[in-house]
Order: sequence, then structure tokens, then C-alpha cells
Amino acid sequence: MSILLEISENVQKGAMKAVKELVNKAVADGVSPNEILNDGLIAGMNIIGEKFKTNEVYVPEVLVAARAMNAGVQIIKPLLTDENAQAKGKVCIGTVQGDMHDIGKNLVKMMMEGKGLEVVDLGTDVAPEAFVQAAVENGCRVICCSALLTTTMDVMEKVVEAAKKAGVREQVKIMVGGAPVTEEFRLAIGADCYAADAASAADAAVMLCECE
Ligand code: B1M
Repeated sequence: MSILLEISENVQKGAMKAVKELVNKAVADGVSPNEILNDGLIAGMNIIGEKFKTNEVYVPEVLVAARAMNAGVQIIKPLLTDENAQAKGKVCIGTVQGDMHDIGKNLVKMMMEGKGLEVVDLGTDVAPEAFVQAAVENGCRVICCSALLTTTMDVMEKVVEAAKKAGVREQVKIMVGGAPVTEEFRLAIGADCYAADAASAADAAVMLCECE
């Protein structure tokens, strides 16, 4: 069995100790951190996601899998971060109001930091006005909104409206993402950018910060 498959299987089992050992071994064997992240850690989490959908596993199993995945992410985090990167700009990020999912949001944050961006993390369950207030107070160029629920993704439109109401819509760019979000949705709500995964979100945020 390949080491990436082993990592995925141990994430699914929530076997944190084994995940740590396997990730350390994969790094020592020269497997790229991006492969470890995407084809090992996230792959395992995605399988748990499918099982959660079909009621083959329940909340506790999902949480131990997430904990095991995060333990692996912590090991590769320094390898995905360019310590010498110059500050390329400032963004704020959060999961929208009513939504507690933060695993994807944390990965996006990590990738953005890896690209040299300063990231203000607003956490989960963030109200539209709180995104805008944080962007203004911290001088953020981009507001990054994550949503994992079809019932919370509409809050993203309220973030766009809140930015207009505060009179800062021209100064900040709004990026949206998360499993149910699409480019069509982004267009419909008038946000500036949609990214499908953490790496593209980081690239897009750098671009948005660079074009003043
Ligand atoms: Co929840 N959950 N959950 N859950 N959960 C989903 C999202 C669900 C699809 C499961 C299912 O039924 N198949 C479903 C949503 C259905 C829907 O809306 N249509 C669901 C549900 C229903 C719920 C509850 C309502 C369950 C309940 O209580 N009955 C409840 C809601 C709580 C709330 O938020 N108010 C709930 C609770 C939970 C847990 C607490 C158990 C846990 C969250 C733990 C945590 O985050 N700290 C959890 C989890 C883990 C999941 C699944 C299994 C996995 C999500 C995840 O972390 N994926 C998920 C099923 C699934 O997605 N297959 C599910 C891994 C992560 C790396 O991917 O977050 O997609 P993701 O992020 C990606 C991209 O989307 C993108 O980059 C990331 C990396 O590439 N991305 C962005 C994310 N944000 C971005 C922002 C960007 C750009 C890209 O720009 C700003």
C-alpha cells in the first residue's frame, strides 16, 4: 500500500498517532508536502465526508478524523510556508454566520500565509458586518468568506451588501469559496473572485492584493 493511501486510511480511522508517524515518514522519504496534503490528508477527510453523508459514520468519527488530519497538517505546515516571503498584502478570512466548519478555511489560511500574505482570522460564525469591520480596521485588501452549508452560503451576498452599505465596496475585494460555492454563485451575488481549493485561493488572493 502506498504511504499516501496509508495516511488517508488512518485519517479515516482518526488514528492521530499513526497519521503523525506516516506524515513524518513521507516527508523523510521525499514525498512532496502538496501530495501529502491533497492525496493523503484531504483525500481521507473527503472519504469520511461521503460516509457522513450516507450515515455510515457520525459526528464523533468526523471529529476524530478532522483531529488526525490537522495533526498531519501541522507537520507539513512549515514546508508549505515560505519563511522568506515578503509581505504581499493583508486579507481577512472567516466562515460565514451560522456555519461552524473551519477545516477548509484553516487550510486556505495556511496556504495564504505560505504565499506571504498577512491573514486576519475571524474564526467561524462571522456576521457580514464583522467581515467588513475587520477589513476596514485592519486595512485588508481582500475579505475571504468560506461556507460549507447550502443554508449559509447566502450570507456571502450579505457580506457584499454590507461592504456597499459601509461605503467600502470599491476598496475591498470579496473572495468566496467552500464546497457548495461555484463560479455561477459568485457571479450571481456580485463577489469578485471564487476559488475551488486552498492553493488557488492563495494564488488569487496574492493577485488581488497586487492589483491596487
Ligand atoms: Co458538516 N456538513 N455539518 N460537519 N461536514 C458537510 C459540509 C456536509 C456536506 C455533509 C454531508 O451531509 N454530506 C453537510 C452539508 C450539506 C449541505 O449543506 N447541503 C453537513 C452538515 C449537514 C452538517 C450539520 C448540519 C450536521 C448536523 O448537525 N446535522 C452540522 C452543521 C454545523 C454548523 O456549521 N452549523 C455539521 C457539523 C459538522 C462537524 C462539526 C461534525 C464537522 C466540522 C468540524 C470543523 O470544521 N471544525 C463537519 C464536517 C467535518 C463535515 C464534512 C464531513 C467535511 C468538511 C471538511 O472539513 N472537508 C462535510 C462533508 C464533505 O465536505 N464531504 C460536511 C475537508 C476540507 C479540507 O474541505 O471544507 O470543502 P472543504 O475546503 C476546501 C474547499 O472547499 C476550499 O478549500 C478547501 C481545501 O481545498 N475552500 C475554499 C474552503 N473554503 C474556502 C474559501 C475560499 C476558497 C476556497 O475563499 C475564501
